[in-house]
Order: sequence, then structure tokens, then C-alpha cells
Amino acid sequence: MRVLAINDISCVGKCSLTVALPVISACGATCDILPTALLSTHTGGFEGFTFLDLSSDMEKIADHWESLGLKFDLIYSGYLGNRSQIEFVKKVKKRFLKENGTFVVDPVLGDNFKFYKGFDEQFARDMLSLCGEADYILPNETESFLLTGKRDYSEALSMLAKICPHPVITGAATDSSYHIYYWDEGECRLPIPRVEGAFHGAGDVFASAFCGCIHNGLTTEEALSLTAEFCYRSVLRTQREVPDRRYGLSYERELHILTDRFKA
Ligand code: PXL
Repeated sequence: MRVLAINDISCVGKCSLTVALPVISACGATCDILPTALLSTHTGGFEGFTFLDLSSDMEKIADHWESLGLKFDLIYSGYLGNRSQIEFVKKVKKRFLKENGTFVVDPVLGDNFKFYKGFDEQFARDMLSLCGEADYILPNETESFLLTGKRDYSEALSMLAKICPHPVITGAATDSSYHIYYWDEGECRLPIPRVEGAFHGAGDVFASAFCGCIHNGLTTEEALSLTAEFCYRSVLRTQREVPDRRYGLSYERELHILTDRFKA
């Protein structure tokens, strides 16, 4: 059983592939990778980071894989370095996803109601079209707004449900509560504990664990509950252990939550 993670390599800052590899592997799956870019750090809060666009190598890598006849059970797409990569990922899905395989898109666009560096409205429109090809999409509250223009989570969710069978808004805060909003033949909500502050990389930890859970055959609800527990424990540990939140979630010593669940 193989998962393909399409995402960048941020050498420092624990996000994207440096998170996808350990977390998906902890769920017992083989995690293969298609790197979109190589950065010295992620772009969220570090000045002077390097950025190498890997688009032309992605094409060559895919051509080699085709010659090997490789196919994947689940493809998970995350941070894409430019608009042409969005189109390329659609082709990767057609070429390499098994029939009845699962396509998960984390439409990485921004946080705190702002785009990450390098992304804009046009990028968001293209990302929305990629979401239209997915079985699951995992926007955070900012991304759900950037994709739909709706701040109301129910409205955003039902708009997204028109293009994708299983949209999941991964953390939706109102004055009094905090929920995961998801669509499962209708709007559903999973209450989750609220932790104050921003935690860089939490979305990638969430998306990776969710992919691992779905890959193991869990229902959407079961996958979200286990993923939420794993993320919550990791966030609490980060609060205790990591003063500089740019360095990502302290999830490593919580991986047992996944390995215990997915023991042979
Ligand atoms: O965690 C999302 C993410 C992934 N990859 C890169 C990023 C970010 C968010 O800032 O900069 C390179």
C-alpha cells in the first residue's frame, strides 16, 4: 500500500515532507514523495530563505515512474510552488492514482486571513480547480475563506461540497467554540479543544495524519477524531517545549497515538 506525498522540502521548520514522511509512515504506509521545491526554511516568519523550484525535475521524475509502472493508493497534495505545478498535479493524479484510489488536497494558501508569501487570488482560483478533482480537501479557516470568499463556515462548507464530496475545514473558531466542519452527505461538526496561539506546521501534521488514517480504511469521522487527538497532544507538547513556534509542532513523541492504533 503506497501513498504519494506531493509537497515541498523545507529543510528547517518541520512542515510539508519532513512531516509527511514520519507521520504517514507511523500509520504503517509506504510514503513516497514528489518534492515541489527545496527551501532552507518554510516561508512563515523566517527572513532570507532560499527557494529552488523543482518543476522541471518533477516532470522527469514522473516520466521515470511511468516507465516503472508505479501506481499509488492515495495521493496527497500540499504546498505547490507555482501555478503550473497545480496543473501538473492534475496530470499526476491521472497518471499515477490507482482506480478507486483516494486523492487528498490540502489547498495550502495561507493563514491568519493572509496569503503565504508568493500566493495571490489567481493562485487560489487555480487551487480551487484542483480541489474539484479531490475526494477530500483540507482547508484551514483562512484557506476556506480564500477559496470561497465566505467567512461563515457553513456557507463555505456547502459551497466546497458542490465541487468535492468530502470538504473538511480543519479548525473553525467562533466566539464560544472550536470545531472541525466537514461534509459527509450533509454538514457535520466535530468539537475540538481550543489552544490559544498560532502553531506553524499544524496543518501539515493534520493533513498527513488524516491521510494515514483514511489509507487504513477509517471512516471520515474516525479519521478526524484520531487526527484531532494526535494534533491536540502535539500542540500541548509544543506549548510546553518550544518557545519559538516557527520551528513547528513537537509531534514526534506523540506518534505512538498513530502507531498504537495501526499495529499490524
Ligand atoms: O505549512 C505550510 C507551508 C508549507 N510549505 C512552505 C510554507 C508553508 C507555510 O508557510 O512556507 C514552504
